[in-house]
Amino acid sequence: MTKERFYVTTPIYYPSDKLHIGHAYTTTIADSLARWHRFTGKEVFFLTGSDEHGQKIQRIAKEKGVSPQEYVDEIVATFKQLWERLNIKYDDFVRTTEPRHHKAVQEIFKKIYANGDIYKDKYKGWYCTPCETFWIESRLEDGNCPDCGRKVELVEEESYFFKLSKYADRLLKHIKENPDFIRPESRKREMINFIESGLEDLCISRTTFDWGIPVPIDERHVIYVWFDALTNYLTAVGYPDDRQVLEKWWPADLHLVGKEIMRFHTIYWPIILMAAGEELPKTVFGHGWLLFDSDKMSKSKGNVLDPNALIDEFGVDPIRYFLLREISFGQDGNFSRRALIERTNSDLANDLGNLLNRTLSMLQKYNKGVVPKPELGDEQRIDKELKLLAAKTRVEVERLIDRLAINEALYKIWQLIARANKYVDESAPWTLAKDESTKNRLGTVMYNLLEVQRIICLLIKSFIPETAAKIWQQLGIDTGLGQQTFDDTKWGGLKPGTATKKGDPIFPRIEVEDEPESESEKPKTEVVKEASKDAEKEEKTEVEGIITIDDFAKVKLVVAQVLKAEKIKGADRLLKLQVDLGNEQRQIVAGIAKFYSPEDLINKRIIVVKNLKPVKLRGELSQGMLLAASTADGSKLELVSVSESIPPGSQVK
Ligand code: ME8
Repeated sequence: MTKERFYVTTPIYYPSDKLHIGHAYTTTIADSLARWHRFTGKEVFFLTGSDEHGQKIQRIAKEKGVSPQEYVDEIVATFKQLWERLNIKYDDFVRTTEPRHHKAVQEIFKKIYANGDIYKDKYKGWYCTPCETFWIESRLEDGNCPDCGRKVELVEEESYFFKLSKYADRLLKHIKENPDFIRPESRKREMINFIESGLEDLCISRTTFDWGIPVPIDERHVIYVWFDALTNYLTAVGYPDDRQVLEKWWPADLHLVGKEIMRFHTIYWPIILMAAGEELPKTVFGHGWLLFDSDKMSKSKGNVLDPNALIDEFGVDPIRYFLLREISFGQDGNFSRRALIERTNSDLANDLGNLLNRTLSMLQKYNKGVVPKPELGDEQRIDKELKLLAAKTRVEVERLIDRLAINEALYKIWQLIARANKYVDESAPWTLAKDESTKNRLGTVMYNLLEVQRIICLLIKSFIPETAAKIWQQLGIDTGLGQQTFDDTKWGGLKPGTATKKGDPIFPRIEVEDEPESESEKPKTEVVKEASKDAEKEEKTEVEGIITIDDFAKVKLVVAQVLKAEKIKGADRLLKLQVDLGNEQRQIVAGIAKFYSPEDLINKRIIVVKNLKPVKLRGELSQGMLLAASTADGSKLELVSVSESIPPGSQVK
């Protein structure tokens, strides 16, 4: 039986500079998806690479006094080093300067030329070199590039043109008939608008510089860098000569790209493929941007974070976990050191790390570190709940990953981790250990705790592989983690008698002193020694009514977007809201019905207390509290809100 296949790509990045955390974001997602699909039994091809031609690269190399090839060789080596450090396991890395790629690009050019869809003419228009994009005058904004806002240059030269306009209707039809072709939905609308506003034929060659692939029929021209770059997705799967490999992998299942290059991937690329008689990729997903101080991180703005420095400081998995968990896939999200530290401490050190540590410590004490045999027929309510949740989680995670909702999938796994931690408290193994008559029950409890962590380890291994390997090692399971498949996430795989190997805590907590308000100050994290912390405590004098910054930091305030609002029957004062917190949805019940009607609230961005203990109000669960200001007599009330520029999930501090 042939295995199901999954071909996933990242953009090929420009070596105009070193990579930043934004590039790491796309690549970590692609890597996690590739790992997950391998785990679920598919044959996977994961491609990344570098986009090495173009006017910008040629200019930079000249400024540095080296040849373009020397320049790109040096930078591309740093790309590969970074991917190695981030545990990115790609199957191929395509460089556009490789002979195999030159051949693919020239062949596709020749094919389209032979079909009559490429013709020679004079180009007069505007060029944005940082974006390597042509613009007609009417698309410019205040005379600048509508994508990046920077200056454009007037270009006048003889060029080859590609008949984009001819294919506009066919492309629109394809988009409408294939609902998954462009995702998410919001970007699909933008792309349809762009096509409907009229496509100009695309200029696809340049004569004013030579760092590119020559036009095969006219060597005075080099092929336009985007035409060159997009073809990489075919180069790596055998185009043009190896039809067998090509048929095995093409069309790609998923092109993962940042939202700013959706136009190239969902308009130019499919039309190139149509003209060349090849199939179109199944899905192009345009994810949001990683923002820094609420601005897009980009090399030209100089506000980029170096992933190498972050890995040095925090380790690989906190970075991978943060990128995958914190940002709602598809939307923009903020990268903040404070949030990274909080996530690491709460989710990785406290929830996941502590669970393993406390379980293995107890096992050491009560059963010499050996996995006990569970008592059959001794099942209690909490055991059933734990098993049921484990079974539900594996199915939900699979469903969520298929929808590319990685952050939600991780949220589900962490709910299972939370359930397991609660199970420890509910079952109280330390009490069971005191009495000989509850020894069998103790065995069952310990088995369940270890087994759920075996399953958790398998569920997280595609996302934070280094951590999964450490957990697997401490659980002492002798079959390799790499051989495990999704099927092994069913309950009961752990063999009684296994000797666990308790080690150091997998995530020590990060203690920080005075993390500054502005992220751009970029401090170094300091590990505060226990002794100095104690001394600090003694020094503190409490003033009545005054709280410290630590007290305030306990209240987690975040921006939430109201998705739905409705009245509650029999409760005149209350409204029931469904809100989006960026990476999860919650229900909040609030006493604001006198001041707001439900329809006034839709899409409003409000502030909510995220870590308030849930309560039931009039039988409805309320998972948080919203902030509002009211007059002393209670006659007026207004919700505290922010504008649309602040995405849901942003912290208020
Ligand atoms: O566009 N947030 O290369 P590039 C999230 N060579 N993702 C980000 C990001 C941010 N702040 N900054 C960059 C190119 N990225 C072309 C691609 S493909 C045929 C040619 C990621 O080096 C995101 O995936 O400018 C974005 O699309 C890509 O890096 C741009 O990388």
